[in-house]
Amino acid sequence: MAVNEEKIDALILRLHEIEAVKFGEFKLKSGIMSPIYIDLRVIVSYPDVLASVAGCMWDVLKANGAEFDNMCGVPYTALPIATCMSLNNDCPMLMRRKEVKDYGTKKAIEGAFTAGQTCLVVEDLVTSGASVMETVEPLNQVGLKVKDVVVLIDREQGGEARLASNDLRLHAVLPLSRVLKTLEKEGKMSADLVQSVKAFIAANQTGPNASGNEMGAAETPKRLAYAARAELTANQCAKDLWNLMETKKTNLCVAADVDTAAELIELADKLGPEICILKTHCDLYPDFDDTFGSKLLELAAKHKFMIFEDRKFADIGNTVVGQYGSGVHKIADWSHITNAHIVPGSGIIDGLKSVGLAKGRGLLLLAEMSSKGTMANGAYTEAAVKMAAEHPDFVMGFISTRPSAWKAEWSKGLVQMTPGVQLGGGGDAMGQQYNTPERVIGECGSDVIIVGRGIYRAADPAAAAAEYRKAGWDAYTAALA
Ligand code: 5BU
Repeated sequence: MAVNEEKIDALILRLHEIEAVKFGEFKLKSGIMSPIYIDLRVIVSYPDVLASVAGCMWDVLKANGAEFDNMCGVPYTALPIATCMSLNNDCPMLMRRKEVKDYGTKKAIEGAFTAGQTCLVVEDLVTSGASVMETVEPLNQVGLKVKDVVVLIDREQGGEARLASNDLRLHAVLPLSRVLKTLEKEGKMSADLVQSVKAFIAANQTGPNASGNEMGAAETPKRLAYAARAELTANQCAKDLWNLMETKKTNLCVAADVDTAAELIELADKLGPEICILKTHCDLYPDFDDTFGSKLLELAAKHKFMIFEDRKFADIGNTVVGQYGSGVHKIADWSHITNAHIVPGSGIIDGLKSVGLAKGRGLLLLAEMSSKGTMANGAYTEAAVKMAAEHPDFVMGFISTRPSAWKAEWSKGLVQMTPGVQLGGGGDAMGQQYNTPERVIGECGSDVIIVGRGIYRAADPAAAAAEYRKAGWDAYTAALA
């Protein structure tokens, strides 16, 4: 069945009439002026348009031979469209809960389905493809396969390529160039205006790592190089790390969760040339003693890496002062970086800062975690970001898993570090969830990959570290392109 061109032209004219597609001078959130603005939320108020949209989207799928068992709309604008397609064609629908990011404790996908079925994703507007991926992932997590994505308007800003790189076929009823063609032919746009929209689209292509925005183009600034990020932080430790990564050409942090301090020291010497950070859990080592810090610092200077004690402080400010500065481990004396949960409130940052700032240390806040069922998401993640902004001198960044889904202005000079990394993906028996270095740096927008068992359990840890280093660095350089 071919797509009916007249029907498509009529739909374009109606979309223009109801101002779902507007031309003029629009200031986007980023401050950039755009000659085009697309807002498809309005179509629910025009039943004829909604019906036509759903009909054309079905037609294009059938014309392209797409096959699927059920369908799921990307919340929210595409939900009524998916509902109409479902009703008209007797195709079961599923719903993704947008507010449930914690797939472990609540159902992220509602509806009846069986693992192994193929689900169609329905979206109203594609810019970079990032919002589509946010729906594809939870569908994949519950065992559904996604091969096809249908969209009403493709802004032609890089979304199709990004989806293709995830083995997804994009079926667009209206590539933006088609909208322009019809509106120009029908006298709704001048040739000059068409040219200026085309120029704007060409100048605002999204890379594979920019997060998409349903509301407008070019909301996400291009990914900055590590050296440029160094200029954007007020924390000395972050500045040092950015510059170290840039010059040493590595974004690999190894999580050295070995059994003894002696093994750790040996591993640090062996892997030192490959890494930017050595991450420790000093309470894992029964032979920890007062020489631990100085030995590690010596290796850090020799191989040029930083030390990150993954202590995950979680107490009130007054208590963490002692835990960080003195006690058995005297962490602040030898660890450049440490981290903290934000559950006690910002007093924990005040406490740690009172010890670490004068020593030039940096703090990471746990904004997200890699483990299944983590409670660190949504409003919690936002609270971490807010707290970081209140302490730019001491908070150097976050432990995060998907910073690309955060608002762009949240990152800048702050470092994003992501644990749960293995070349093969997968997970362990106790809730750890792995992503590949490509995905963590490229798609999820992180800056540093944290790899533990993937390296220290490998037959040849140094060779494995070299392999992870290459994968992480290649993903970073690809993201800059
Ligand atoms: P793995 O062997 O690559 O799974 O080790 C991951 C390391 O990162 C390990 O030291 C954890 O304690 C640490 N980690 C994590 O896995 N997930 C998190 O959210 C945080 C730390 Br925070």
